Amino acid sequence: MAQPPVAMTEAGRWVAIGLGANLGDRGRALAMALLAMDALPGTRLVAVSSLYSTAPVDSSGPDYLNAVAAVRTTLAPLALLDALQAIELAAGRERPYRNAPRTLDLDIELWEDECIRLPRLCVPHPRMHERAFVLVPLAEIAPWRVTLAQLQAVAGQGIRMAEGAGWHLQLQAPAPAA
Ligand code: A4P
Ligand code: MG
Repeated sequence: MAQPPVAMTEAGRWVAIGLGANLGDRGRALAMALLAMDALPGTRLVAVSSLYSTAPVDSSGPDYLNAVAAVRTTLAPLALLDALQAIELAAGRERPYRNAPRTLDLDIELWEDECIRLPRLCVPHPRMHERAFVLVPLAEIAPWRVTLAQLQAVAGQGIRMAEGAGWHLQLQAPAPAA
């Protein structure tokens, strides 16, 4: 497996977060979530993948927009999970049933090389290696964490790049005054 860049040795923990939405203004919800994550205490956004349009996996409803971001954070894992769930709630997230369509989903995919097994938090995310909507964007921002064999295993899943690098910057810009 390739090695991470030298910047990986900076202070704070490197954490990969999967973003997804298939209801509402999906792109804007993901872009605003990136701003909210960057504003968390002790946390800064260090990488954002392209934006992908993906067919629902193990679920139904409209297509998703997905991306993966990396943050550096000094928060503890459960504190970061709480903060991500608060961002989901602020975006109107409801949980009527398992894998229901959602306005915003923020999953912790990787916490450096650590394995976390807590009742509320399992990292690496237990299904990330089954999913192109995680592996393809993750391979863009952290290629040392994804193998060719893993990408080949999910090659049949419907995924296409919707917007390239910088997509979130356009969507975060304030709407022009009327
Ligand atoms: N939890 C445990 N580990 C984690 C983690 N690593 N990150 C717990 C985040 N949460 C974690 O999550 C349910 C509970 O999982 C949380 O309360 C937390 O304590 P949730 O966000 O309420 O529900 P969820 O996201 O539906 O659950 P889960 O199990 O993460 O769903 P999956 O397996 O990720 O599937 N298809 C496409 N194309 N794109 C998608 O984004 N997403 C799903 C969700 C299904 N199909 C999809 C997509
Ligand atoms: Mg989730």
